[in-house]
This record gives sequence, structure tokens and C-alpha cells, in this order.
Amino acid sequence: MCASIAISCSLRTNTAAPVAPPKPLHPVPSEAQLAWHEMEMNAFIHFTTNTFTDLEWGYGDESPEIFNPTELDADQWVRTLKETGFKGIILTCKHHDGFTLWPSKYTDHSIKNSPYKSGKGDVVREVAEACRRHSLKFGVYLSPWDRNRVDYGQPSYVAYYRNQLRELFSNYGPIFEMWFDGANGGDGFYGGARENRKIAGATYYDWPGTLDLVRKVQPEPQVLFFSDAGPDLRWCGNEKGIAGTTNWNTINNDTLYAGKAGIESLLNKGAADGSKWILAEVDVSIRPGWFYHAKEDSLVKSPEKLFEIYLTSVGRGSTLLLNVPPDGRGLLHEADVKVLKDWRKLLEERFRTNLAAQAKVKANAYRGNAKAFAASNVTDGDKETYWATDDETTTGSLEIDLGEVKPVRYVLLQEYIKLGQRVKSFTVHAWQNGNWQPVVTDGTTIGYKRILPVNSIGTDKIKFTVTAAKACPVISNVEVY
Ligand code: FUL
Repeated sequence: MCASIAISCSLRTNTAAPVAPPKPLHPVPSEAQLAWHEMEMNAFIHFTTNTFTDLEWGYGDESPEIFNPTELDADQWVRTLKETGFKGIILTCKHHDGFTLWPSKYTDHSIKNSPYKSGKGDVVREVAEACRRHSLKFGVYLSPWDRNRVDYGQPSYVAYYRNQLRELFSNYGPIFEMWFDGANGGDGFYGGARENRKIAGATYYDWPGTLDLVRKVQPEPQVLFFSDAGPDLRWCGNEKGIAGTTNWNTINNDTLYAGKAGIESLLNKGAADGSKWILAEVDVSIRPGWFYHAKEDSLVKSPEKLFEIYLTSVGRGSTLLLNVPPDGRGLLHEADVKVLKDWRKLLEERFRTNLAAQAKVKANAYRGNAKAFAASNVTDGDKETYWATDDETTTGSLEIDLGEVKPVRYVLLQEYIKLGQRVKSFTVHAWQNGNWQPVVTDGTTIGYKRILPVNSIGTDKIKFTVTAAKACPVISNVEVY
């Protein structure tokens, strides 16, 4: 009796096998990379002797005695950055001049020989602790090029550099990102030699050995390494705040190494056939220089300019690393703080009402006709659900019905990148005067996030069409503002 009832029940309730989700398209991001994508905005802090000598690249012969911020308040830095939307901070613990913002036991060119707190100060600790208080992640920049060191260029310098990394990674809590700067301008003090020194960028530092060491000192949480060539994060190829309109998170890093000339365009775009997930970070300064100079107080970028940079970085699937340099008092300058706050307001205003949240969405097709992959998943506010097509279908479209004509300025798209970056090209149309009018005709990549400015149109329906993809498209979110 039971058996026959069971059979007829299963027929009635249609217990067909559930439709399987798409298989990942490799490479895919690591968990730490995914978390980093979601941070979206981090701040860079450039602070060292340059702040007091008015230079951008200290020569390495400056006296530690000039380092004397009289009102240093790391809490003001971190509080301001937290309030204005940043999720992490990367501090120049040592810039090219070689001066260390912590009392390193391996050098005298250090805060320990400055008047700051009578040589007892430690700016790395102050910033790391303020980050912890305000729940921001803390990252470090330790310049490989060191214009102070007598042995720069020798193997012993690499050992020195590693000792300093060991100090930073052992004593200041979890570090989320490690920034390796590829710059080497050649000339320097070098312990008094005052000469030009070049190193073989690809081999001198033995990066694999250095990274292994760091991972051993701090195995968890996983630190992400930034350099021109990764291995986790790559430079976006310029310092203007602009990721490529085509921005693949994938690239082949065996074709790259730190300092190699002519790779900017490749870094900017990535490679559709890349075998590694190495996403582009967009570093840019709020001022013309990376360090504070009083003469640049009137040249702080405007809130509108920062908004534009937000669109060309976060809006192109990258993470923004915005530099905000403290002044000689040891404070973020009033001019920068005002711009940051006004920019925040602008972001909130422009992205206040997501018109898609209340809209009806339909797709031309969805995976196995299963609800789990239906169009409505792109507006449910759940980043774990998505619209997907059948495996053999690499195109498809979504129609978002706003119900009535509304002014639209931005369309925001997100791929479910846990399953890889897939979309190669797409278009956006708006329904106007009884026709689909093209508003984006040449869209290429989407990735973690793509925000498209669409020129303030009035429309009641938006159509998003994937015209080509490496595998079936998997779209987790669509927003309309
Ligand atoms: C460059 C450096 O030379 C600049 O001083 C700055 O630190 C910037 C972020 O990277 O390579």
C-alpha cells in the first residue's frame, strides 16, 4: 500500500530532479579575493618624512629629526574614512626614502630617532589600533626600493626587507593587503654612496620566497598581495583612477613582472583567456601628489571628480584605493575632509532609490525553467541568487518593467563571480515612444559590478541583453537609479 501511494504522490507533486546550477568557469576568485571585491573602497595613507620636506620621493638622506607631527590623531583619519564609506586602510609604513613609521630594530632611519613622542611613537600601531576600533581592515605598504640603505641592490638588503615584513606581520594584528610598489627611480643616498642603482626587477627580490615567508608568519586571514603582476591583485596600469571599460579579472601573470615596461594596457584590461584570477586595483590620490603639500590645498579633487572616479573604478568591476595624505600636523586636512563628506553625500543621493527593487522582471529564457534561476532573482536583494540560462545558451535578455515612466541615470549590473567571469558583451535599451532605444551598444565585461551612466533618460522599461558570453550568463543583481 505504502509503495503505490508513494509512487502516485511523487507523480502528482512532480519530483523531477532539481535543475543543477551552472558549473564554475575557471579561474574563480578565492574567498579572500571575493571579500576584497565586496569591500569596493579602500583608502591609501601616504605619510613619512616627505610630509615635512615637501617632497614626493625622499632621497633617503633626510634626518629623522624632521619627522614631527605635533597633533597626530590616527583616530581622526580612520573615523573620517569610515564615515565616508571606506572599508580598509593601507598605510605607507616605509616609502622609498626608507624611513620607518614603526620603531624597526633593523634601521636607524626610523620614527624611533624622531622627536615624535620623544622617539617612543609608533604610527603603524596607532593606525592599526584605530582601524580595529572602527572595524576597518588594515593593510601595509613597504617600499621595496629603499634609497636610504647602503646595501640596496645586494642580497643582504632582501634579508633586511624580509626582516621588516616579519616585524609588521608579527606585531600589528591581521593584515588584509600587502602593497608591493614596482617603482625604482635609480638614484638615492644609499648610505652615502649617492649613486644610481638599478636592480633586476623580475628576480632581485625573489618574491615567491618573500610571499611564502609572510604567509607563514600570518597564515590567517589570508593576506592579498598587490603588485604589477599579482599574484592576488594587479595594478590597473595608471594612477588616474581609471579601470578599463573592458576589465577582465583574469590574466596570465607569467607574462608580467614588476616594473616591465609597456604592460599598462594589458593590466588595465586583463585577458579574457587569463588562467589566473588577479583583479585590478585602482589607486589614485585625492590630490595631485601622493604626499601632503600645502600648495595643493586648493587642488583637492572635487566631489564630482571623485564620483566620476567611483564610476571608472568600482563601476568597472575594480576596487578603488583612494589616497588621502595627512598633513604635517598629523591630521587629514579640512579641505580633504570636506570633499570626502560631500562626495559621500553625492553617492548617497545618486544611488538613493533603486527603481528595479519594485519592478517586474522577466527573462526571454531561464535555466531549465526552474524558479531557482528565474529573472526575479536579479532584484531580490540576495547576492546568492541569480538568473542563469541553460548551459548551451550564451545569450539572453532581461526586461525590467518600472511600471511608469521615470527618469533613469544609472544601470547597475553584477555577475555572480563565484562561478567565474562570463559576459563578453552586452547592450542596454530603454523603452521610449513605443520602441526599444539603444542606450548602451558596446558593453563588454561586467564582473563583480558594472555601473553604466545612461544620460538621464525617461523610460518605463529597461532591457539588458547579454550578446556574448564565455559560458551561460549568471547575473546576480540589476539595479536602476
Ligand atoms: C608609486 C610611488 O612611486 C608613489 O610615490 C606612490 O607611492 C604610488 C602609490 O606608487 O609607484
